[in-house]
Amino acid sequence: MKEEQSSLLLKSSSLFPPPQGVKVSYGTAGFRADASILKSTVYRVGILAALRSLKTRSVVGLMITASHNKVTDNGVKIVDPSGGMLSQEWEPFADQLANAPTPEALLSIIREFVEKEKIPFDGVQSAEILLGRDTRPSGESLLEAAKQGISSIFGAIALDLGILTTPQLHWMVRARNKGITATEPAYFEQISSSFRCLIDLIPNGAKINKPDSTVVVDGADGVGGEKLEVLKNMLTGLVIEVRNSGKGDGLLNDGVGADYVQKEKVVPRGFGSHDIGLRCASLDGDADRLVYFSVPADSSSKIDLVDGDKILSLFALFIKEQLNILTKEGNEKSNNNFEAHLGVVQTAYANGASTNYLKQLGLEVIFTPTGVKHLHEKAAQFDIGIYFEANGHGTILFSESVLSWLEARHNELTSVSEGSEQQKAAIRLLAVSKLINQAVGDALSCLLLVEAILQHMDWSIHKWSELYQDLPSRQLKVKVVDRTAIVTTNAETVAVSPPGIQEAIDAEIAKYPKGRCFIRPSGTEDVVRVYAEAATQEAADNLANSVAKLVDRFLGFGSSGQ
Ligand code: 16G
Ligand code: MG
Repeated sequence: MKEEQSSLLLKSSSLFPPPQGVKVSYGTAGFRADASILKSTVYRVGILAALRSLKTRSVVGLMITASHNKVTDNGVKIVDPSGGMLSQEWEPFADQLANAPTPEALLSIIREFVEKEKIPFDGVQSAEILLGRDTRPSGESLLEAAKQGISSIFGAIALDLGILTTPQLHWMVRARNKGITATEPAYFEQISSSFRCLIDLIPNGAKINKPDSTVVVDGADGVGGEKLEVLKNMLTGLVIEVRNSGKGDGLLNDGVGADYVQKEKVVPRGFGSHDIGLRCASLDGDADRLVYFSVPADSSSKIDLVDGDKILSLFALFIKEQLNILTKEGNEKSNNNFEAHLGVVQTAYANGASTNYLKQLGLEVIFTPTGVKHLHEKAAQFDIGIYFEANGHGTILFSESVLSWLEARHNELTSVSEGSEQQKAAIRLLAVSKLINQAVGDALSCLLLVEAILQHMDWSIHKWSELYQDLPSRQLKVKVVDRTAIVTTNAETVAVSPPGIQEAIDAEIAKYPKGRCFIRPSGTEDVVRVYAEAATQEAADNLANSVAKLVDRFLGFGSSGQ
């Protein structure tokens, strides 16, 4: 490393001293903390992003958001050149960088890493980082810190893209590295035109005037609501009413948003008995999660939740149907036979009823630990991989080979049977691949796909919700002395440590028909999470409570003296 570079780093980092006595960690979704202590971390993630860009010789992204956390929190994460999450191999380096106590320590960590990773660090190679932030008031000054970090590396340039949803930034990084126009208008154009294509191919024509063509969306008073206000004007065949768009007095994520709705199972602020029977949806604070809900007739605050598992089921049903049309009828005439491997990926939080339903459809279902990076990686192994967390984060990944096959099938069908059902199926699948975000779960594009499929099937939200009946479930959190004492395996369904705890959990589960329960340390909060499912709500509650007590007995403060 050149002398000028070292002194620039020393000088610039001395302006961003780390907070005393705080250890931060690059968790499932980057660094997150109270915004007041994050400047130094974000500055250092700016450096990290520049190094990542140098190493991969590609454009990377840096997003400032704390998703569904309260408005006073903020966070930062890196988008890899593929548009996905930062490579897990770099996470320990991110931690070291963020926790270096002095400018000198920081410099020596960077030096060592640059050498180990053979990062071209000569000032000749250039680095480019796309920056985005959500609507949090702290975002602007944190973005400045990121820019300072980036410009402390010679040859690195930051491109500030302003306020974006997290999935928009992921989409733009991916597009930029593929040589596609990476702007917000290009993003809106792609998703609105592929939506229009799906609507144009609806079997009996679009049914615009049906009351059901309106969806009411809770924007969590965040960036998603703001962007949806723009997107909705570009759509035909769908009316979107946005509430909690961030323009009023409402506070981001305060009694609103997908996380609140999914966990509490109650209406968000601004919704109530006047919405009985309507199709409603909720985005989270950075618009990478989506859940649907309706207000049942006898209620003003309780909801009928249509969660990520049901969105997954709807998508799987539609994709499977279109693939069947494309491959079964008249296939013998085609030179383009290809058995597209369709699979779905869930976590242990997926309601057991959804897994049964998907298996009954004949689909291969696999499980991974919680966190988008795990699901995404597995889904990418299928020709068409659909992944969703119950909390509403998910997408559909299309492999390059399935896309080439679809293109070829489409061309072939256009010349021999223009207007046929098979040709339409090929067009629909290609439209889905353009509508749905290939980089990460995206509430805006998922919303449009759900709406297109519901219109295609001519289904109400109630019909959709009745695909299967969720098993009653309960989630609890338990404060313990050290949550890292819990080590899990089998996609988090079995606790291998502390010794004996799994046997005790199994003994509880055995008491309940259809009982299922697991524990895991949270990746975003200092708690242990308990999930239980059983045949009745009372049984699920009891199972969760007794396992929470077990967690406390094995790891709680009562036993800390042992
Ligand atoms: C983060 C993850 C989400 C996961 C959640 C679990 C990303 C982008 N987000 O929000 O996938 O479900 O953490 O939180 O990976 P927990 O570990 O606190 O239960
Ligand atoms: Mg989010």
